[in-house]
Amino acid sequence: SQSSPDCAAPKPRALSSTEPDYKLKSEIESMMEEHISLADMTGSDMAGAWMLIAEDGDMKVFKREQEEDGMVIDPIKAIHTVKGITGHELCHHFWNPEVRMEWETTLDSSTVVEWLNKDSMITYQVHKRVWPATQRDSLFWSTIRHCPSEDDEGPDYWIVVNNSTEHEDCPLKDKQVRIRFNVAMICQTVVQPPESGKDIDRSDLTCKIQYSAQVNPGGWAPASVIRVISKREVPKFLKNFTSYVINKTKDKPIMF
Ligand code: 18C
Repeated sequence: SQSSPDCAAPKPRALSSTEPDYKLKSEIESMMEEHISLADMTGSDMAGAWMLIAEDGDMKVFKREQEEDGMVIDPIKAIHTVKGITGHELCHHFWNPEVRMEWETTLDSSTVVEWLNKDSMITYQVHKRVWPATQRDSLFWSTIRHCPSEDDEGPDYWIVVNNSTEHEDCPLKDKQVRIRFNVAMICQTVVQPPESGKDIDRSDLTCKIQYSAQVNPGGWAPASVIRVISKREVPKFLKNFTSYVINKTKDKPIMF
């Protein structure tokens, strides 16, 4: 049906939202659609063009080396699998600005500037300074979306996209350096059917994760520093953040 977009299809149909118009709607919709059409939960598309830069259990982190005007803007893609949580729970905690500072260890502050609709907002963040570079800030919209399958058999996805934007309340001031990024977290839940008569519990849940990030440092920073940071911070983030969500939800009812 039109209202139930099939994100599992190789070329998904337009993810037209049933939401009435809201600020930035067409940009948000089209970027979300693009990320879903490129989703690869297995990492099989990464063979060849992508370099594996970190591996730990089920987690694999890849990059492609790319530069723009002498600045490193390597795209990063990572896949991971964790037990005990749903994709909805993982995406919800990644998106929810109220819990950002509980897990984001590389920020000095995070402030919501404007809500665009109930699932989307613009956030201003100040990143911890990395010596010897100038401190960075960032300004981005963030949105969360459920992509149900068309039938009970197909996989359903949850997705969060964070993408840099502008806002009249946060103009770029002199000497400020603003990071720009496009980040997507895409999750799929696999449920191991419990023995007949039993309810699904957390041990039946597996969450498949794909995280992608393209970050433009916004101003000069040594290439080696940028590459060391991304190689270290992406695996650290995925490990810490998934543990955080597992911990946070373990005694709570499952959010499917
Ligand atoms: O996706 C993540 N978090 C989201 C919510 O905050 C959001 C943020 C994305 C920001 C990505 C860029 C952050 C880089 C800032 C520098 C941090 C340095 C660490 C300092 C430690 C003291 O979507 C989780 C983000 C996980 C981390 C991804 C890192 C990718 C880094 C890529 C290169 C960064 C270049 C930074 C240049 C800084 C000056 C040397």
